[in-house]
Amino acid sequence: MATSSPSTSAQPIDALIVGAGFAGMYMLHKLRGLGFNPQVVEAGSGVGGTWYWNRYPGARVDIQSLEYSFGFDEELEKEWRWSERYAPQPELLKYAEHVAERFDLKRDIRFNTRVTAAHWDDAAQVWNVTTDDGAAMRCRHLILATGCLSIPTDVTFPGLETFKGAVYRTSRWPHEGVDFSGQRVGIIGTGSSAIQSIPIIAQQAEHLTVFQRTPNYSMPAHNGPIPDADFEAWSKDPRGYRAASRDTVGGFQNEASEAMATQTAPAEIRAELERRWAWGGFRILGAFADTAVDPEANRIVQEFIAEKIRQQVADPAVAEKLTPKDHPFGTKRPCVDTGYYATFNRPNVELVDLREEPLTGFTPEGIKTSAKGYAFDAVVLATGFDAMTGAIDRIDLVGRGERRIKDHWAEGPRTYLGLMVAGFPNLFTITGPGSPSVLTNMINSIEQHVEWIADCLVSLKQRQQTSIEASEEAEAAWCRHSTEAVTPTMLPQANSWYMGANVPGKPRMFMPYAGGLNTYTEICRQVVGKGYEGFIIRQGDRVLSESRAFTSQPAPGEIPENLLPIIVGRLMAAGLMPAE
Ligand code: N01
Repeated sequence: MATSSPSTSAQPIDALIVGAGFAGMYMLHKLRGLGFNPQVVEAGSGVGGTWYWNRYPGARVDIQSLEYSFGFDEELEKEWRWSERYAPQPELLKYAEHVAERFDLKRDIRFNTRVTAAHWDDAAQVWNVTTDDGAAMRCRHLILATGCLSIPTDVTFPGLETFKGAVYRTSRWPHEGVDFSGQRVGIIGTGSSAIQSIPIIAQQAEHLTVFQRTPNYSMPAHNGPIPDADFEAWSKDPRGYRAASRDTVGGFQNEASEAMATQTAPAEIRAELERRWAWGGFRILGAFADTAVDPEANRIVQEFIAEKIRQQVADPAVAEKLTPKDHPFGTKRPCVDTGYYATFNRPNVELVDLREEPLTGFTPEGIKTSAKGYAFDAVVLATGFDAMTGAIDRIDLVGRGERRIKDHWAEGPRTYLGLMVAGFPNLFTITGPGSPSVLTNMINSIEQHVEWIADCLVSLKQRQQTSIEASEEAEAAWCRHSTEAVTPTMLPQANSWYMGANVPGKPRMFMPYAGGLNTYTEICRQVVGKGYEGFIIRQGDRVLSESRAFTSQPAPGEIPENLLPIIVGRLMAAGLMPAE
């Protein structure tokens, strides 16, 4: 039965990819190489996704650039040399442009076009897709490469429209840049975007006021040129290096230790944390195996970071306000900064703690809190994203039997492997909710998904199968397994965007898969090895293969013995494991 969807009589294209960020670009290249004729639709006027939109001052990657770059092409790898350990946004955008040029991608990308609707036509086994310019397209496979952090939250403030100054969003920064020289600037938010931009804006502006509701943990990047020795070590065997990165929980090399903080002598703990702090970035996350699960171990790292904040911020009262207290370390994505805390020592920078004086709204002159008014020439909103589901559920997606994605996800996003959704045949989500995605080095997660999807499309084509779809049973089993993976950790304890907590009315559910990229990749391999376990494969309306259950088990990870009681206890308390 055809749905009441927009349609056209044109021949369907093999695959329509939505988004020309790193995921969409590689998907396009990969499918072309396999003899498909894919096309891409992109809302922006250029490639690069995240790095196209987020042009705020100080934007840069928080995974080392040697690892945060494509590994699928040896020549590409050899010809590109990053200038810094953590590349800045303009260089990342240049890299995206280079990739597009090198593989002649733009001829198949329709820019300045947003997909607004996609309806599955079961009779024709195609997706009917509508775009915001009113065009209609038909495709066999619809691949959403729409990004996990691409749609800003709708946060607004009473009176914002009356403000006479300029308003900028970090995630929609003007392409021509902004010069804050001589201006009084206010910034709302203290997440990664704010923490990266505050030090730069403070250098330019006459005065900067930072409105903080919740302080975050931030580690120094110690950014700079990539030391020759590091580059040479990497250049000797980039393949091996990448393989090793993919075989980790986070998809990047972070010296994950199996030592337990609660069983390590204080002097050794200090030495280890100091060593990792001096190295910079996320390295401190891997210091001890129990930090993510044991509150006592986590507290040790929290106190270490609090001390580091006190060392960097001259005014003890300001340092205290900047110290996180409401969530364990690592339960929100930690930030990586260059001079963030020291910026509060500048005479032209002021911190307003919105817990003490809540923001009540805007006036024509600036921002009002319960305590007083602040006058500004410009205000920056660094207020975050409708993460993971925002870009997907803004498309009117209607699957088999008129199933709408919004209804299916009413209690939180349900997927099988974060790759497909039951009732939505031939719809793939690259780094979708339910996959490791934002908990990992995104590039490695993107490559793993693109390659899995490409293999799947080849398999369907070779067998003349017209559709693949996750079974309800496998989807339910994957959701359960995802819950089991995150429950022993403290990750669900924070009001994070991982939990959907930053968007009013969004269901609370831990959205990424917390079992690790290495485990997850192995599960995806097993699923294929078992003939696409958990998927229903059809030719027209004839079911060719259906193994509805999901039984693949992750290779038993090396869980330190001392963690087992905590993990088992949490699973039992959550009813995910029978009590003895
Ligand atoms: O957004 P966020 P982000 N009144 O959600 C505050 C990635 N990223 O764009 O916590 C007052 O973290 C909000 O306060 P609270 C990275 O994964 C990576 O900074 O809700 N304040 C918070 O302080 C990151 O985690 C890089 O109390 C309000 C801030 O706005 C993710 O993107 C760089 C408010 C939002 O912080 C998101 O980061 C940048 C209100 N009404 C981003 N509403 C790299 O380094 C919100 N806030 C690669």
